This record gives sequence, C-alpha cells and structure tokens, in this order.
Amino acid sequence: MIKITESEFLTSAQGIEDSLPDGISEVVFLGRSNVGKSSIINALVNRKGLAKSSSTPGKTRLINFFSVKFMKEKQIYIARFVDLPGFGYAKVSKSIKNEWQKNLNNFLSKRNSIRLFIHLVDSRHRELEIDKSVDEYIKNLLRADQKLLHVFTKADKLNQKEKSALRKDFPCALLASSSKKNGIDKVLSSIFDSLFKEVS
Ligand SMILES: Nc1nc2c(ncn2[C@@H]2O[C@H](COP(=O)(O)OP(=O)(O)OP(=O)(O)O)[C@@H](O)[C@H]2O)c(=O)[nH]1
Ligand SMILES: [Mg+2]
Repeated sequence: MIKITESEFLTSAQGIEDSLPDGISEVVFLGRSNVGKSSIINALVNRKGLAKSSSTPGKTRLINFFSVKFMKEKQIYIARFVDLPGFGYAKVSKSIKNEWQKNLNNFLSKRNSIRLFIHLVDSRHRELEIDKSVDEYIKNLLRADQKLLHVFTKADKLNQKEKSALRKDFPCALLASSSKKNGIDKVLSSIFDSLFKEVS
C-alpha cells in the first residue's frame, strides 16, 4: 500500500530560470486548462486546497512546486509534484500567451529532474486536437529517463456505458475522479512505480 504522508507547497516560478535547483525527481501534470490538474494533485496528496483549483479556466498561472513524501512498507520516498498552467487558455492577451508558451516549452524540454509527465485528458472529450498536439509534443521531447502517463479526468461525469466504451478504446486507461476520489489510488501507484520501481 502506497500513501503520500506529507506534502507541502514549495514555491512558484515563471520559468526554468527561476525554478528551484533540480535534483529531486519531479512529476509534471499537464493538459488543457480546466481539465483538473490542480484538483488531481489535491486528491493524490489528500489535501483540499494545496494546489489552487477553480471552475474558472486559467487559475494556475505559474509553475508550482510541491514536495511530496511517499510511504511504502515503512520506507520513505521523496519527490516533487509540479502543477502547470493549462494549455489553450484563451482569455489572456496574445503576448502573455506567447510568453507563457515560451516559458513552459523551456521548462518542459530542459528541466533535468522531470521523470514523469502526466498528461490529463478530460474523459468526456478524448479526441481533441489540442490534446493530440500536447501528446505529440511530449513524445518528441521525452528522454530515455522519462515516462509519459495518461490519465482521464472527471470520470464521475461518465455513465457506465460511457465508461465501458472508454475502457474498450483504451484497455489500460487510468480513469480518475478527483471529486469522488475514484481511481486515485491507481494513479498514485502508477506514479510511484514510474519513479521508484527500480529501487523498491
Ligand atoms: N466533476 C468533477 N469535476 C472536477 C474534477 N476534477 C476537477 N474538477 C473541476 O474542474 C474545474 C477545474 O479544475 P482545476 O483542478 O482547477 O483544473 P486545472 O486543470 O488545474 O485548470 P487550470 O489551472 O485553469 O489550467 C474545477 O471546477 C474542479 O472542481 C473531477 O474529477 N470531477
Ligand atoms: Mg490549475
């Protein structure tokens, strides 16, 4: 059984230059604005307001670092979760958008300590162009020491029939609901395995 026993907000950054010194394995949560990135971080660490979430898209505007302590069989493992601004948020000016994009690109492609990318996709909208390009983009920059995981969010919005259809299309899909806390344990153990399997 894997648990996160401690978590804390560390700091926010605008880009890679003002990010924390690297060295600790990082998990970045990325995906469209409003897909549920901040919410799933809170569900994983089991703390309601750790990462700021909101029904208004564009809530997360900086790169936010959280320290997390995993416990498995009385052993402690340290990592960081990184909450990112969403892709495709329209309600800011073009120049701010370009600046964000540049900062995010830099961070995602150059940050050494990223071990795992979690691409969140809304389980109701699985074939959006923006997600296809995010996917393509991550696959292109993925290094040998990095992994990519997909999680379908807001599973509570699907009925049984829709869930079966999703499972048929994606047999290994991780399906999660942050609000109902369904599927969160599975996501947590997938994260743990990606980061620490070799040593555990
Ligand atoms: N029903 C349901 N709603 C959810 C779930 N996860 C998140 N939400 C809601 O979706 C909205 C957006 O959630 P956030 O976690 O702020 O999304 P985000 O991806 O961090 O958004 P940005 O920071 O704007 O990029 C909020 O109103 C959440 O309450 C879920 O599993 N089920
Ligand atoms: Mg957010």
